[in-house]
Amino acid sequence: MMTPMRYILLVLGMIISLHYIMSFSHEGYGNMTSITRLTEKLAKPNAEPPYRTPVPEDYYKPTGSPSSPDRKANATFVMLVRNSDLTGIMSSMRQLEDRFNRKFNYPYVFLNEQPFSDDFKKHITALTDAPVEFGLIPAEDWYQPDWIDEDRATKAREDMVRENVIYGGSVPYRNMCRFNSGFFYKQELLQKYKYYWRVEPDVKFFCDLDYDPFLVMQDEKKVYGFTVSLFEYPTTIPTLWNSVKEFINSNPTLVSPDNAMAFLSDDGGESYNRCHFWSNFEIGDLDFWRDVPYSKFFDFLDEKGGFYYERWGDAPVHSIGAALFARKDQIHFFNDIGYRHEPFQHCPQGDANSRGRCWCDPTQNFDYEWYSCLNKYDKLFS
Ligand SMILES: Nc1nc2c(ncn2[C@@H]2O[C@H](COP(=O)(O)OP(=O)(O)O)[C@@H](O)[C@H]2O)c(=O)[nH]1
Ligand SMILES: [Mg+2]
Repeated sequence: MMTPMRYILLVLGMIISLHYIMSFSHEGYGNMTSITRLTEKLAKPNAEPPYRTPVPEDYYKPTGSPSSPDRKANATFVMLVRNSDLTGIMSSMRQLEDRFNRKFNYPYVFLNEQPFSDDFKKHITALTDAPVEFGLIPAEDWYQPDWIDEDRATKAREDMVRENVIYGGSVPYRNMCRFNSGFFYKQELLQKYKYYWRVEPDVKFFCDLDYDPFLVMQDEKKVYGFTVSLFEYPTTIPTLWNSVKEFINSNPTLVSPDNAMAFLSDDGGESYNRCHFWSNFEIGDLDFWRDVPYSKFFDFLDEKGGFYYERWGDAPVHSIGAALFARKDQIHFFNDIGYRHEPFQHCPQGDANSRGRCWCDPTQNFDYEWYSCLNKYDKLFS
């Protein structure tokens, strides 16, 4: 006869043995019940992306209040444009003023490698009460450097034209991508600022933004904010990821411990899945780009010549930098900023849509389309 104690021990022993057999034979079961997984789950009871938690009420300014807010961040809008972009940038700026800046009064910095015309300046300054500055980009920060082998660059452009790569034949576009990757934050007019919001011509802002996104960045120590993420054209970046891996291998200590590599790569960093944040919209921390990890990274990439021998975009370069050198929770999805840059748009859903008085059609939303990478961003936090 078994005593009740022996019986309990026997059953317990059987359960434990069964657990071990299942752990070894069924990977899913092992993952689900592993101690590390269980403690992770305990530590994060509501594991979900930070943007799902609404911005606290005290960041909001009542609609219609023209009064200056009490607390402001050290921040500016940045617009890189040509004189010929006047109507497009006026359209973007008018919406930004009406939907947000009328209340918050952040300044503007306009940058161009050619001097802005008087006509351009006159029309722009008429659109806002906020301070506006116009900067001339130094030639050495813009044009193709002398050490680039022009024959090799020409051949690369010709090949891309033949393959119908978008902007494949354009040198100015390459200058722009290299400038946005490694030089905009070094411009003199931006030195006094810590945060920036990049704005392009002909974009749409669909919703009222009644809170200060710069203060959210500042208070939560975020360094990079986006509204749309998607896959890059492979033909523009054939060797970019090899260069990134080379950089990581020689500078392992620069990579952030709690990084967002899983947004960039589906195999632990071996290959690039081509996900990037769409950089025509950015709200970011200029000091993050100015700091050692990203500066070293940009210099390393620049020396490879890929901005001219291929057509590396500032979007993948910024995204890879943010994902590797920041903590994943420092990268923020601005869910409540309704935004369109042709041909994609983020239209806030549900409460965020009505609260922002958005005029986009909520069914026209790129977030979880097949070409979007937002699900990979979400997964970082699950
Ligand atoms: N000053 C200047 N700005 C440029 C030049 N090329 C592009 N840009 C700006 O760089 C940004 C990206 O260019 P855009 O033509 O919109 O490229 P896309 O969004 O990739 O199709 C926009 O703000 C443009 O106004 C250029 O040659 N000079
Ligand atoms: Mg554009």
